[in-house]
Amino acid sequence: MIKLLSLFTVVTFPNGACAGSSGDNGTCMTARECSSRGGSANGYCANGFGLCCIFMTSCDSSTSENGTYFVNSGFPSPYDSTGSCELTIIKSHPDVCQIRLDFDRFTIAGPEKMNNVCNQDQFIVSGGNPIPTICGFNQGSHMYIDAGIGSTNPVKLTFVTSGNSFERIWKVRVTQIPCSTIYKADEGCLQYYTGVSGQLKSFNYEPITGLQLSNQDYGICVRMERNFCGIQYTACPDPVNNRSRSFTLSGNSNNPVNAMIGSGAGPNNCANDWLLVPCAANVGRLQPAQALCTDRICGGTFSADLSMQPSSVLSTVKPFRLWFHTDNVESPIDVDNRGFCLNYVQQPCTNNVL
Ligand SMILES: [Ca+2]
Repeated sequence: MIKLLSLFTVVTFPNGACAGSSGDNGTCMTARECSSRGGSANGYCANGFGLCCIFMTSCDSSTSENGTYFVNSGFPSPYDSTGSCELTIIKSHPDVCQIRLDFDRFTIAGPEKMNNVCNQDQFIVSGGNPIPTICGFNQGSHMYIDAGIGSTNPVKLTFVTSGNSFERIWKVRVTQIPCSTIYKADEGCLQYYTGVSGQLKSFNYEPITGLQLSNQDYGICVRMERNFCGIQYTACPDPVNNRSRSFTLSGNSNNPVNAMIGSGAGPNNCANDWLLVPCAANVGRLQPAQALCTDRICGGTFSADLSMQPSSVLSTVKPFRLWFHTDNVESPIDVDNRGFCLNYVQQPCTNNVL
């Protein structure tokens, strides 16, 4: 029997994700395919048979490539001018129903200092579900956009820059998520975290000069990991301020402000700006000081009691989810609020946590 061997062996490999030599993430493909799709090759993948193809684009462009980076004009140099810079995202496949944005770099001008409204620089997402406009410093943060099912209007990302001279820089990674995947976010979650522990921050949170953004209204979700029944939140350490500003949602943060709770009217309620933690109770509380649990928390101290003393807060409502809401007013009552940074730890199912 004669065995015929092909003179040329055609190596095929899946177009999987790869890490480029620059540190950016790309898609593994042939050199020809990468250049025909408008990417740039950046290191090898598939045991050297493929090239890691990086897709990077800037203003007034469109992309249908999963994993595209959307950068400012002139990146990696900053951009200091006014204008409007837009990316149109076309689904790479009709099955795509979510888009995840990762803010690898995100510095644009912050909100005005009276009412913390993003009225100069703005980052706007349109074409999907309603997304709050954000501004300021958001490096390391993320968003999930609902892109709808099937062929829908494209989602657009727009950076508007206006006002004073400011060195803006952004690099937003755009990941397209098929509906059928297990890493899709739950519905209604602008932010979706996985893992037993992690850190949650409001947009433009930064302990030195960051200002809590007005006109926010969104859900923050933490995937319930197997065998975990509750979730505990604690304000992050604040390494720069004498009195921690890592949870400052209302009141004048230049003075110590107690925790405020609940939704009614009155000085210690959270009628305007609040973080909703479903049925929150302080960890280790000996006696219920107010109700057994509360839902809204605001003020300048993170606690589920009216207190000047910060506390870890436990919620066992499932799924694990927070809602953050701010109105469009700060001054004169609410001054220099930073928003929140919370560390979370999921709690195993025991007699106390069901
Ligand atoms: Ca407010």
